[in-house]
Amino acid sequence: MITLHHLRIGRSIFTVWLLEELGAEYDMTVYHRDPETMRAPESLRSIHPLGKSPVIVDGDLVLSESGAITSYVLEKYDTGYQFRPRSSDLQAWATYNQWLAYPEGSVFAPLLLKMLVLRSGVDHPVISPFSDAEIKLHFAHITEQLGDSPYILGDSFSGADFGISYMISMGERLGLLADYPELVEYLNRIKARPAWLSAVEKAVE
Ligand SMILES: N[C@@H](CCC(=O)N[C@@H](CS)C(=O)NCC(=O)O)C(=O)O
Repeated sequence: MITLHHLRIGRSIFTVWLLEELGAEYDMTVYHRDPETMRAPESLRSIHPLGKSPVIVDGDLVLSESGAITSYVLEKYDTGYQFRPRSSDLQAWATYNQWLAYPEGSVFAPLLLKMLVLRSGVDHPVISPFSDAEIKLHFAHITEQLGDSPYILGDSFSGADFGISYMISMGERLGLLADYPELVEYLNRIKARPAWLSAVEKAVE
């Protein structure tokens, strides 16, 4: 059975939600951030050398990286391909993988920079304009991809929605969604899903 090592306040709640969407059986160990540094406790390093979350343990497998965890959990439990295209549909599969990699690969860095600048309390002459422009680029791109669709790949909810919605929720937390009503609607749609609600209840987010 999968054990999820869940650090509160962060992307790991999206892995709890993934497991809930799939109705998977899992155990969860909850970790709390240091209230001053907001870093993970040292104990997470005994699970994985990076000491970050999410991490799952499944038998001998110790797996980090939220995107890789999404792929693994879907491969294991989504045997009917409800949440992902089959690789036999190569184009749909490639597009799906692009949207799976995109949040952590491209969207997260400018959001992190913005978060650190906001935390510091003063704008930075180089970092602030860079992160603001990049966030605008990515949020506009996601908005355009959504169009009138409820989910990032169209009418059907998919594995690509986990990472994308984490980025939008980070935008919400940083107060960056005022100009993006479609992203607010998207996040509200995600947060109305029964599996999201049980994830929040179980993870005490
Ligand atoms: N790229 C990794 C990032 C993992 C990560 O940085 N997790 C954060 C929580 S959102 C963390 O554990 N931070 C605590 C720390 O670095 O001390 C992923 O997608 O899982």
